[in-house]
Amino acid sequence: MVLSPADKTNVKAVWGKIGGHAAEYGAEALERMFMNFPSTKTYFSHFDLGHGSAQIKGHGKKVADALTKAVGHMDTLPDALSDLSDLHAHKLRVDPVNFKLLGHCLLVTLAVHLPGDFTPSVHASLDKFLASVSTVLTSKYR
Ligand code: HEG
Repeated sequence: MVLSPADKTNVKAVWGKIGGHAAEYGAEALERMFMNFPSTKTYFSHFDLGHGSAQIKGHGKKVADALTKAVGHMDTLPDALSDLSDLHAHKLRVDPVNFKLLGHCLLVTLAVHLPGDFTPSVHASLDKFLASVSTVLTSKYR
């Protein structure tokens, strides 16, 4: 999955529009994932998954901050996300299919909050970006 210069421009532009809402949108995407794909809750059995829980908000911020870092390192994702890859592949052993589910919920969340910016072209670039991040976070399974 290679991000074109246009993809990178699109991702940086729309991520820049999120401003101070990154943690909020991260938490919303997680809640959408848990509600639409309940099997994903199994990875969070130690979490309070009640609506708006402090743990969902805290984790939403961590996910959003990691994505913000990834946006800043689109040409060196494997290095930038190496620690996270070790965590998800070795320690957590998150089944790769779940990354598609969270990625989908992240796209829906951004589409809802940034309808004017979420053009078909930006949608496609964000999908490729999230697929690239997911590939890195699941790349050490082999
Ligand atoms: Mg993961 C921890 C980012 C998908 C389950 N995830 C984390 C952490 C970050 C992160 C930054 C905290 C690491 C730390 O505390 O040092 N996760 C992240 C991204 C994406 C992703 C950027 C994909 C875009 N994670 C993901 C998916 C699942 C999952 C799909 C399972 C459905 N992550 C997971 C769990 C933890 C993390 C169970 C540990 C939570 C905890 O115990 O604190």
